[in-house]
Amino acid sequence: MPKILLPKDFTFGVATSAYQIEGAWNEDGKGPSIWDTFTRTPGKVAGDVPGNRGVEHYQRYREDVALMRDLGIESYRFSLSWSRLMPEGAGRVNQAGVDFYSRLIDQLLEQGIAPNVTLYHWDLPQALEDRGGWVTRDVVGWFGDYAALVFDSYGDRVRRWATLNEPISIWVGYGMGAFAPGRSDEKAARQAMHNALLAHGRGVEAFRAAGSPGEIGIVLDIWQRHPATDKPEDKALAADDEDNGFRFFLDPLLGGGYSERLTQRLTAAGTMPEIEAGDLELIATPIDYLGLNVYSRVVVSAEHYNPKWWVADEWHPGGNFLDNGMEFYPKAVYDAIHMVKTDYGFDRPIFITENGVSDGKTLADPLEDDERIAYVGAFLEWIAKAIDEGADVRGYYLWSLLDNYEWAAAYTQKFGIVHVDLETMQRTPKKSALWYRDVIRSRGV
Ligand code: IFM
Repeated sequence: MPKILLPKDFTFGVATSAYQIEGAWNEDGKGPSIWDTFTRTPGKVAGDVPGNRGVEHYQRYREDVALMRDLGIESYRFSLSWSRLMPEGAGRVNQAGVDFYSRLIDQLLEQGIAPNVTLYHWDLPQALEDRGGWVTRDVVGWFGDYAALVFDSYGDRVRRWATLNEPISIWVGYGMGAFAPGRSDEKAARQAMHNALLAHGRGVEAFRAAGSPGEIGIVLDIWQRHPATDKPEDKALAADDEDNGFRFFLDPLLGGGYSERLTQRLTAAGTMPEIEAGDLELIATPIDYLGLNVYSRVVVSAEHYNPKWWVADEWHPGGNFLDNGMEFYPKAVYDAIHMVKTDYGFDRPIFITENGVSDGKTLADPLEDDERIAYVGAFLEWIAKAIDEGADVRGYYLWSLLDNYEWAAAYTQKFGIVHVDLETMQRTPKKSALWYRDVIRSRGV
């Protein structure tokens, strides 16, 4: 009997994304995405190993669905490759791509697994990048047309949708150059982030226009910043970092517009995006739920500032570090759930759309991932506490089903509850997968 129970109708799922698992980067009519280009450019990703093969999910999707069924997974969150569906990003449709996701969705439904589909998880078609990418407002129309195709193709079978996953990736890609497309232009990046919010609004409009049943939201990653000390400079840094990160999106989505604090700072820096009449209304088009990806918090110090906080430096603020270098701070999920209510009055359903951990650096046997079990268990306990206190959290998606391609880290970070042998692509459930199966069966930890 578990100590901590989740509600009977709580959904337990797993999550992945197209570029990270599919492979088949140029097969069956798929066009290249910005990540195909980026990872094939020398010097951009760990070991210069591109993600061409992903983990061959395109070929092995049936096996992967069967694996989920055997683990008792109730919902599968995955993303669509825009350039598999529309090789040039706009105009021409690739029927083989449409059919692939159709088969995947049918297979999931046959096995009793609810599909949860994200339209955009970082892999913009390269052809659209060549026409200005997220920086041009044209992207709003391109995304709207793509969304209409998707809802028309799968709206009869999919009941849970997200427009964008973690749009902060656009900052990392256009402002910092660390992700695709590898640009370092802060002004362009802010405009690109604004345009992404507009595209989200247009996607929600397309969903409502399609009239398909189901619910749509957006997925944001929440890394709350805690000042290392009470010093004003640490507190200011924490506030600025949150404004630059998740609040850049939450403020206009739920709070009526960009905050005064952010507006002043970006205007002074000459990087405030251009906002046209009607933009803020479009961005704030009501959503049905909010997806929160929560992994940890960030402790910030003006003295030891690390803007690439996701790459641990040798000065570690906070405490209680996992073997992979990230701070173990499971209360982050409870804090994030409360933050959207207290700071934004959000009272619609919440899903924890991602949470997980990469294997430790000293892990001897890749299947014996006890640290992952402790990590996920603790997060589930904090979610249960938030629910007990009245929060409307409907489900949890463990990142990730499979070891996969971790963006600029290539295959060096393994987040899967299922091990993948990169030579043979053989899948083997880790200890955490079997543990998660038991959590789902017993409805608790
Ligand atoms: O792998 C990523 C995913 O694509 C987006 N959220 C965080 C995960 C782990 O870094």
